Amino acid sequence: MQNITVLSGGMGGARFLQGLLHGIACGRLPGVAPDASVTVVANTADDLWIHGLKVCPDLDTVMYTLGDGIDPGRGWGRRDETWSVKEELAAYGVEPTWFGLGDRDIATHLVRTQMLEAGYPLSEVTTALCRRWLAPAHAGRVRLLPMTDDRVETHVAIADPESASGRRVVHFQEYWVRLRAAVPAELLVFVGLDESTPGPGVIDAITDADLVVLPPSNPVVSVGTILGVPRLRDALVATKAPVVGLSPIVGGTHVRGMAEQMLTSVGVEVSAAGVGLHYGARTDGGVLDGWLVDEVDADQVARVEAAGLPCRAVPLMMTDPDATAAMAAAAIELVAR
Ligand code: FO1
Repeated sequence: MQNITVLSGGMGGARFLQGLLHGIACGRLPGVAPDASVTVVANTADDLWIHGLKVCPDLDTVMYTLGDGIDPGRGWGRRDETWSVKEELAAYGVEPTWFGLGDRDIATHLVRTQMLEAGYPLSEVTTALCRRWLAPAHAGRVRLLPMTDDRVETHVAIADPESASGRRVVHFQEYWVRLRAAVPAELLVFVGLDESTPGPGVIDAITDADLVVLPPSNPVVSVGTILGVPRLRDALVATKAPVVGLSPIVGGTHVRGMAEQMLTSVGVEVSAAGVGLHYGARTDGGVLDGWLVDEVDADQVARVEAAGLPCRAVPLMMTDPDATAAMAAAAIELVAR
């Protein structure tokens, strides 16, 4: 295998990619060439404009993680960050204060915003930013592509007894960061998704891949939005490459928390089998050729396989790059049979 494409959200996808690249570098992935290329198609529906800046959390989380610039504790933003701008904005009473941009991180958003305002599409801006972060660390073998250059935003309808409609709609980031996804998401609205077009290189990255991976990212607001870009799901269904996914749900909860509300709001059972069956088997109108669940969910394997989706139970906790590389190897073994 020479070309691997990963459809990624933020933290879960980035952590998986770290292990995948580690596995490639150490020759631990069966059938994968040591100089294999990895193309990341990243979710951009979490993006927001704030303080006049365009912020792309999932693109940046992947970029910083793979470029060794991420804050490992938070899993987002820059390591060794300082917060002077945030404090100064708060001192001026500038809202919102619930979404914090660090000083180092702001440089990324300034470059991105200036380039966008000069007329460059997000894909070209991302390539320019990645020259700093990905090129030195990965010798040009990792590409980061936004799922679309178009503006797409996930909005969430929540109950609001004080509004005439009984509901209020907030940006996904307000739901996730300010409200900590602690209230039911009554409705998810993917603004602009149906009218979006795949970013440059995205369809080819799926069509020409030797393997496509759905990492343990949020199946609704990360992988779900990527699959919602018109033509993208069709490309996945049609690709000759095997498509394998790894469950973000372990033991009935999301490994990195808070995804349950999102699954419930779109009527998907919060379980490893529920998410696998939500993606579905390619032989049955879905997108997957294989699904990995954690060992603690081994009792769900038979149910997934009964739906025609090959499934195995292996350790799925991404505790370090070795453990994550072993997950990637198991995923490849499952679909390379
Ligand atoms: N997450 C937080 O919990 N609080 C923040 O203030 C915050 C700021 C932030 C700034 C830039 C960025 O790229 C990400 C940031 N995140 C923050 C993380 C984040 O937005 C979410 O975890 C994801 O969008 C969900 O995948």
